[in-house]
Amino acid sequence: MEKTWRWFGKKDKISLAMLRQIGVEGIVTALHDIPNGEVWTLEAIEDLKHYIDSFGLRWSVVESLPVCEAIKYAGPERKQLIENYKVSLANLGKAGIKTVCYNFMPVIDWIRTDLQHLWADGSSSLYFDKMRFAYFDCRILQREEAEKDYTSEELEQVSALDKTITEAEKEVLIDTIIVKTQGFVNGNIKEGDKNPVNIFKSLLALYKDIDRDALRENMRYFLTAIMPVCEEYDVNMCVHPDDPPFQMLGLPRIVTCEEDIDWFLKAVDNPHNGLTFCAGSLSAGEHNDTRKLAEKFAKRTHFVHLRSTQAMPGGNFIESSHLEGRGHLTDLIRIFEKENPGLPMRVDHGRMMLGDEDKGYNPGYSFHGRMLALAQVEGMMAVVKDELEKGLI
Ligand code: DNO
Repeated sequence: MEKTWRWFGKKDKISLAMLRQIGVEGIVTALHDIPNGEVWTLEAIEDLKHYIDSFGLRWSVVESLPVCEAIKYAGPERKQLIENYKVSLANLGKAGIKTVCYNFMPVIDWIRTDLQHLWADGSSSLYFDKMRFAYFDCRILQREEAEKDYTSEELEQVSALDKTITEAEKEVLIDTIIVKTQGFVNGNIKEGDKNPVNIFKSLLALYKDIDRDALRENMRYFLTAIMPVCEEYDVNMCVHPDDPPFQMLGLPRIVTCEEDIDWFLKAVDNPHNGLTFCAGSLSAGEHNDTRKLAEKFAKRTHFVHLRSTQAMPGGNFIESSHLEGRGHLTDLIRIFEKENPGLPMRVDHGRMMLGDEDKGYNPGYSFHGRMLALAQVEGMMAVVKDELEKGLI
């Protein structure tokens, strides 16, 4: 597999010079300064590409070329937005960047409730606490009928929390769920936006009439429209699974499990329509078996996120070490190296450790934690390479 690293552009506190020293080969990035929906010009793409090249690295994968909400809910601007998307894809193809990761999650990209969940050893990782999320949903958003999505036990815990939670803690919860985890991935809400809860509510309202089937149709429409450009420029699209892979906030989520993945691959049955195999997102759902999914979908996988989670009773999950959890990363490397060798892989997320806390890195994107994870994954890759050479697998 190609060792890649997500880098957030020239403003990233982690420089390309640092990445060269730790064995990174390919860069995963985006034109983060271009507002969602606008065209990525060939000039801007080539400018960043040359900068990356000048460090002896290559721009391997785009993550993400964002799909605007109006494409997902089929708003009147959809046609123009898809035309712009096609021009950006063609420009990427012309510049030789052929793998494009995106997602089709309405309103919110990934969801966590805690950015610094402490481990016994003093490091910390991201965490999802179902009860705190339920609190946000029922008491802060006050979403209509939200209570129906939770058990009576969970709702009792929500009431208990309501008696002790401070205003400051509520602010942190809001900031974590809809601001800090979203802005830097070109999400809908950015740091500094006034009244994020209201913005969020109006975004949710856009999906009032969009159910699972409607969202699927909108995904099919989008993929069908862009496939001719992908064919012409040999660009591979790879959708990121929903993170976490279950229904939330009354929004439809359509990339959560085997049946979902099967559906979109068949709906637009073109090799350029593929998957970002995010082992972290998929493993957070107890219904998913990452090894089985990798066996089944390796050939239509264009990009791999190696990360692992531990799902816990009651719907909580923690981002575990890359050596543990439900990701089974060594087995995944075995499967991908056999079925679809050389795929770009990035270690996804990492713990915060050894001073990462003070550096202001984006949540999940620490330096030391990810460097440790990369070293662990390199070890796994070396074992698999040896097994392949000896004909053991
Ligand atoms: C979070 C990421 C996601 C991912 C997008 C892809 O850390 O895994 O934000 O980049 O969903 O479009």
